[in-house]
Amino acid sequence: MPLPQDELTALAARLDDAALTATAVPQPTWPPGADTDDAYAVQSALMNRQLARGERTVGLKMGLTSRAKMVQVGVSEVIWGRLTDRMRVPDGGAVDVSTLIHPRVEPEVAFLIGRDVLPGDDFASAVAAVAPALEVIDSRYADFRFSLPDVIADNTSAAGFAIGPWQPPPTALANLGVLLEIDGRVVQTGSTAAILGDPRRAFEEAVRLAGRQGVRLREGWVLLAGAATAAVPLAPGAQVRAVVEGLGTASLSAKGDDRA
Ligand code: 0L1
Ligand code: MG
Repeated sequence: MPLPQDELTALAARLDDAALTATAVPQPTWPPGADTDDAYAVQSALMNRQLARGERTVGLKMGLTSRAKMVQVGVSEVIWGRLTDRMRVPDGGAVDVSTLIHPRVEPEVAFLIGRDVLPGDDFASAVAAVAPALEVIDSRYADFRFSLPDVIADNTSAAGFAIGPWQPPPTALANLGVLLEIDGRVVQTGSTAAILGDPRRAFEEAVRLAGRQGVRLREGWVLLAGAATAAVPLAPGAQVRAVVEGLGTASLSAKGDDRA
């Protein structure tokens, strides 16, 4: 039985307020029978609140695409969320961490969608460009603890992203070295192979999973393919850089007071 509309909108409002006030909330209690469709319905209601405030959808993100991330958060399924223009940080720009609860940052690969995507469209025909990227995540739940439906409802912890220089998709994407640096020190190393074996699979999963909820990738949107390493805490003053072999770098800094 689908989640009753009043419970769905109440949970969306609670998560929205948590983000707006940078105050963590307890994990929800889902009624018996609630499933990921219910959780995506809450995510959609949460997004509608953000769009009603004037934000614009600029893309989608894939989450938990690597074993490292699944193990880090104790969840074992690929998930997706929505990106708005408010989350975009210019490459080299600053994120105000005082507006976030317990932010973390992770190195990613981003795709630029070249045309409206139909079911069955493949990576080569739909993706116009590829770039190194950083994602800032910030669970709205206390202690960064959640179940699968919890994190889907919370828009997969999406909070910010920075994208490095775009370039035409290279022929090989499946095993590029990835570094995450903080203040010039390497804090995580990985490979794009950690992203579903090949980040291009993240495109296929986005088409399949978002399509199940009636959402299609649009021309000009960004798709964050997922992280190649575990995420690390983002503290004020940090200078962060993702380096992806052959693709270059994306960077951001953290400003503001520490809320963690
Ligand atoms: O982008 C991600 O992989 C994050 C998905 C949600 C889980 C988390 O907050 O770590
Ligand atoms: Mg991510």
